[in-house]
Amino acid sequence: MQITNHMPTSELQALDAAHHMHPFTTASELAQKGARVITQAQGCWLTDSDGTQILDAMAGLWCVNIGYGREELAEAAARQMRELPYYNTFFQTTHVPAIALAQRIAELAPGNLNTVFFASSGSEANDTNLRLIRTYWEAKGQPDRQVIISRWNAYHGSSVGSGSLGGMKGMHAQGGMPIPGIHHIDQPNWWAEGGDMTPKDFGHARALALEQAILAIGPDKVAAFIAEPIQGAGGVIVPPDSYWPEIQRIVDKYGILLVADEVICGFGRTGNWFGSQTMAIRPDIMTIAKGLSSGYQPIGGSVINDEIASVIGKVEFNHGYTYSGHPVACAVALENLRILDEEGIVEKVRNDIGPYLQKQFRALSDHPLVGEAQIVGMMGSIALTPDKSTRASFAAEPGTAGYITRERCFANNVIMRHVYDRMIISPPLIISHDEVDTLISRARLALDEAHEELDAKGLLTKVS
Ligand code: PXG
Repeated sequence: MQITNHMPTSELQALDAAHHMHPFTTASELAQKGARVITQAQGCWLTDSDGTQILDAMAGLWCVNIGYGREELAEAAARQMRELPYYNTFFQTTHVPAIALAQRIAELAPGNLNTVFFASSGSEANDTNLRLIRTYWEAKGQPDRQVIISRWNAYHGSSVGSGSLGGMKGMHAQGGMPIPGIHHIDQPNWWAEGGDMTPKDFGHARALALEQAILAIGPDKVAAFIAEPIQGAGGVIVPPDSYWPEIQRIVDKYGILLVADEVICGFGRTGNWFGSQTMAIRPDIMTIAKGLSSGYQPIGGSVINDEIASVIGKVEFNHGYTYSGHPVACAVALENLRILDEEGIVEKVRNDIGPYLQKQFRALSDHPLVGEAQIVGMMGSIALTPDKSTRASFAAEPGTAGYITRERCFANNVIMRHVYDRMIISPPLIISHDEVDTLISRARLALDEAHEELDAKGLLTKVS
């Protein structure tokens, strides 16, 4: 049976429900509703199987930084497939795409982060980090340093290792996670957890939770702290300004490794090449994926500093993936980095389209349903609330208002994601001023409609 874009939507949906299991989805519910079938994309716009044009304010899944439809990347893939479609990087072999991409990443990465271990996703890269960190301390003669500290509501991937590093309780509840040796501390989410504290005091307190955890576990047992410079999947939570300087002081004081998970923040999203630069931190390891290839090919990696590379370099690191440094993925990523660089996309996020989007996005905070609108570079979130002054929750299951608002966004042909009752944007970095205006006006319309629906359902009552 040949399945094509020209088949009726209902037939495609039925086949999808019959044979395709989706991530993070209740299959029986989706089967009743039918999945939205995306057939094409160009720039910031998706087309579905009914021919509807949808503005993608999520850049796919936070990854299509240069936008859809760039011929140069298709050409780079085709060229590489003709020349060398695959070869591995095990057994003392290498190839030009892996060499060139590793060299380019080392050039772009801050400080002395000069060595890359490739993977095909952020999850795989964080699994690499787990083993790499523990192997590093062993090789350094400190085998007791095994514990990795992370944060609740962090997202570091979906494999057993990376899902354990992450702090998503719903994930931990399935499949025997977290694995031992991972300790979670509270997140710097002032809106939800700050109570009566000022953001500054709260940021400071949540950073001190790291020091308290290190002292409780024993400083000689802690190997590393891992965090996203700005939590993405957890709801685009921008930490108070007081948070990161204090975290940097603490990791320095106890000599533990700092791992910045740059899977979302990297490659221009925050107005610099890396979120670590925006947050002024000095990671020892960075996790990269997504924007590295703008999602055109699955590729990720761990970027490590000279000291770790030198220590690990003295032992055989028994780790690797068939597709570590896949030549086609590397060639496509290199072309993506060339475009980001030569078209000045990162500078534009910092100086032009970023500030424009920020201004329009923050203006949404005058909407009756919006408590705060936080945005750094081109990743932003709004907190939905029935009462801004008290930061109250809705009289409903957490996520109900977010889901209703997300559905209204869909109906107005703009894709925004919801995390519980926060609405998220992370558009392609090449979005135009006019498209930002469209995004904001559709978001406002969706908020109006959601407000009306919540009111009609009696859900605007508050719970402090
Ligand atoms: N680290 C971070 C910070 C991420 O955001 C990963 C690691 C894992 O990457 P892979 O390539 O293995 O998926 C991610 C992925 C969402 C959503 O719903 C976010 C991600 C993945 C899927 C869904 O926001 N981030």
